[in-house]
Amino acid sequence: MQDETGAVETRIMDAIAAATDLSALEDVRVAALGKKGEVSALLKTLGGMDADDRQRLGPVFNQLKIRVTEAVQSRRATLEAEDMSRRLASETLDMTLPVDTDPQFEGRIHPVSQTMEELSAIFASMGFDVAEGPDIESGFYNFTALNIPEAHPARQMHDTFYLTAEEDGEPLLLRTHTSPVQVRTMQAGDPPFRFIAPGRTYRCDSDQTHTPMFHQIEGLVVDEATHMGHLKHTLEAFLTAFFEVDNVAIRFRPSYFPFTEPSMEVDMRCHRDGDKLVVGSGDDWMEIGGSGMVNPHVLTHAGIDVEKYQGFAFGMGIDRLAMLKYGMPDLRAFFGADLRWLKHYGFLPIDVPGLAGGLSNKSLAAK
Ligand code: 2U9
Repeated sequence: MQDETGAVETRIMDAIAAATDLSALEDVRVAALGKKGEVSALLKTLGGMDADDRQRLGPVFNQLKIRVTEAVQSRRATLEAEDMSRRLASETLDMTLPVDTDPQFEGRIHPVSQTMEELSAIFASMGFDVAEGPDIESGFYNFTALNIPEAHPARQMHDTFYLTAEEDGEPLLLRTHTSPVQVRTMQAGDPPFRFIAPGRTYRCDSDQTHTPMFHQIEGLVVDEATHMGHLKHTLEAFLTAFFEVDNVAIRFRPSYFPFTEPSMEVDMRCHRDGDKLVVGSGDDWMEIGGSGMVNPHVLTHAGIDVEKYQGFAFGMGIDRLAMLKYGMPDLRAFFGADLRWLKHYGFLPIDVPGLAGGLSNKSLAAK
């Protein structure tokens, strides 16, 4: 019986050594150690033996089982290592190769950011600085300094978000326009002034054409002989450059703002070609913002000598400018954080707006 066992062992060990892949090795293991395997069958015969034979052959069969199990494990380790070497040799990855998709064509600049960059480039070319200020303001800078006293109806008109935090016993608020930036900038320096104040503004208002957070650009020029002719030329030059047309005609309509006197709405000549808005020609007018000569009360609040200086100011909605220029119909989509929308309307990061390279780099934007 021991000779027979030796022959079984030799055959199984040869089969293990001859297995050239893991699946062939598994077949050999099942044929030897599986439920119906040869070694298992030998172990089962122990039950029918007398006590002496069982005592003699039990250890022989169990040792056989242990050696076969170890041989299978060792062969499996060898085959797995060979398999890994083969894969390492064939599946090479060259980390120095350029990636498939160029990352500079993946991300997008939001149209509002792009528009803000365009506005800054245009006004910088006209000698304007860019001023910034805090989003959280006091009632003084947002209203009082702008000739909007307490109980003035304009305070209600602005649908202000008030905070629970206070300063000098008055609630702080989210600025309803960027005008406080002008007051702060004038207080911090000396005239003449020529700057724009673009940024986020907040009003408690939400429908198809209003979002609680929106973007404004305001401009201010204060000098000794600043007049409405300068204002009109500045707006015409800005709109011509922004809409990338040969010229733009504007008209003023009388209006009222507490911070300017006189105050005017600004309309721009345009017409529609199907769905498309054509700026600069045609029989239609479109409102594009507001403007006026700075109210002397406002200059006084900012510490300016009104006997010597006067100024003009204007304001426009940046989101609306972006919608008109880039044909985006729905304002709420601007703030929906939908990547498909951003992929469609967004700009490539290399399209840095500049007057020399073509403001909105239309050829690249089409990519
Ligand atoms: C100072 C003095 C004057 C800023 C101005 C407007 C006219 C205006 C808004 C209308 C709705 C922009 O499109 S909108 O969001 N603004 O019409 N803004 S004059 O006048 C100032 C600002 C600051 C110290």
